[in-house]
Amino acid sequence: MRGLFIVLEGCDRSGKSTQCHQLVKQLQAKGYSAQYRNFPNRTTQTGKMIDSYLRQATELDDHAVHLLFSANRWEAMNSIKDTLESGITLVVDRYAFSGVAFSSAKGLDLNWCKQPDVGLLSPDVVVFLDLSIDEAEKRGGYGEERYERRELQTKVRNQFMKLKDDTWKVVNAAQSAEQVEKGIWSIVEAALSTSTNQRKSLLYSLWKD
Ligand code: DGP
Repeated sequence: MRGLFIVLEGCDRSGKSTQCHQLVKQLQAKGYSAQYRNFPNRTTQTGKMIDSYLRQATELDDHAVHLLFSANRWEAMNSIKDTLESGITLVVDRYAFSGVAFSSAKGLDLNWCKQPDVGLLSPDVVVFLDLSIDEAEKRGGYGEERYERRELQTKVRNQFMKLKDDTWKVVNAAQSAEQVEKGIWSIVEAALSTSTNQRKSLLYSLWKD
């Protein structure tokens, strides 16, 4: 049986990376093969350009950087597909939803922002870690990177709310890390229990269905 494609989304400081790593550990402890992936992957050629942009070492047009983030996802698709088909579950830290939320928060048209990611592999589960901007700021404030500003983060959160559909599972990220972990696990456990024939085949159908 193929692995599950699980995406965790949320604003900066919502605890996504910590929870992704915890989830991978938990899956492995229960006997599942599981791996962590993250976007942007800053190690590839596109990722290096993105990293330099995020660290504010270089300037790029908003549209151009949006396409770079999308390319960073597209170039990972074959590897993601092969990994899932080999039976490994992937826990992915951000996906195209971040892409659209951040770029549209900067003022680009939301529909335009969706287009480069149309046809990416569709995740089985999208978990949104929901945290108010006030709570996010309490977590030690924002850092030095380009998007780490209250005003933009507020807009990003609003854009995420526009993208959210009935299939998303929302977890209150203001709870303790243990409670968040439990909330995520109950969602993942339900998805894991789908039998082989119920688990839909992998589809390059993001935003098409
Ligand atoms: P992270 O490595 O998860 O901290 O992400 C780096 C920053 O980049 C963070 O502020 C969120 C933003 N980001 C992530 N994915 C995308 C994307 O696809 N497009 C844009 N414009 N920003 C993104």
